Amino acid sequence: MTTSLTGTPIAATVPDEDLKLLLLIRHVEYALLDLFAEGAVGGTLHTCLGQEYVPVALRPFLSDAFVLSNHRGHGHYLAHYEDPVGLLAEVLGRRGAVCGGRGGSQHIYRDRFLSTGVQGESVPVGCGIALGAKRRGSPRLVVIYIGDGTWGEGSVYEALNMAALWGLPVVLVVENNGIAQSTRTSTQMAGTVCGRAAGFGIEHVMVDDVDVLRIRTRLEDPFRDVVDRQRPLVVEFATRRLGPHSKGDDGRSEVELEALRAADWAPYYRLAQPEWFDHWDAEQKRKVAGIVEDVRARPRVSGEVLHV
Ligand SMILES: Cc1ncc(C[n+]2csc(CCOP(=O)(O)OP(=O)(O)O)c2C)c(N)n1
Repeated sequence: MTTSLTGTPIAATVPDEDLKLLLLIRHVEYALLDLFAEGAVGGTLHTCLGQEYVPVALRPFLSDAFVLSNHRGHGHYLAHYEDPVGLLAEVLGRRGAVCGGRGGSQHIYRDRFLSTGVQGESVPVGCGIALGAKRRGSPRLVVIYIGDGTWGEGSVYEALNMAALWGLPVVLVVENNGIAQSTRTSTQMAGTVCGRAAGFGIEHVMVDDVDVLRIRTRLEDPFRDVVDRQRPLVVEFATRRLGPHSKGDDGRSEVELEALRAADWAPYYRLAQPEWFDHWDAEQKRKVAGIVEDVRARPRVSGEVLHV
């Protein structure tokens, strides 16, 4: 029922567009943490530092999909739309905000993309979208991102049951970073994600790799099967959360954080192509700094919605 992917980073030269996107997401997240620290952000904010490669790797599979994201969704949004201006404006509540500033960091709606700060909500909602599309005779892939901690929500199981029973083309992407806010997965989850998927007869793929090209090669057939055979799939990424849960709330020791940083994707990508990495790193940093300056200078939003 389960297959796994393990490997050492980084096998081949990563295309520029992937490297640029990875670094764009990372610099947007750094910028948002800085903006939060200086009090420029209302509400809360969760970065995907360490997990950027997940939506970048999945990007080619998602062009026609509905994407349901969660509280840690900046990278999911940026990989889907490459719209740092709309995202930063949304989080800062400035003109050009993708949802008119109503959604902030956690609740973004655009076309076929929807994020939520309510853990577990996206799984039944995503299954409903898949069922609706199927009944209308135009089945569509639905991809739902959740964290390991969200497997504590009962709605996940009700929805998985229906997804398997009704043959819904849904991929549940689990970003298993080993911790939910401050609770270790090992202290809150009995069994495994794989075992839980198996309980519903749902196939599970484990991805323990940060190489976007290898990940795509491994997931190509499983994603195609979801659509061709109209059945759900669980893809679990063994990943790392490098930043705090939301802002300054990280109880992990410096030693532990150091070990996590050592396994981060960025140093491996740099090792594979140091000059290009440094070039695009500096470029994306500069680009994001320019966007921050531009967005901050804009008037506060008055509720206009750009993309619905
Ligand atoms: C229904 C619900 N309960 C609690 C919360 C508060 N909360 C937000 S994120 C989070 C932890 C989520 O952990 P996980 O699913 O592992 O995702 P991660 O933050 O690690 O990406 C909690 C408890 C919430 N947003 N919604």
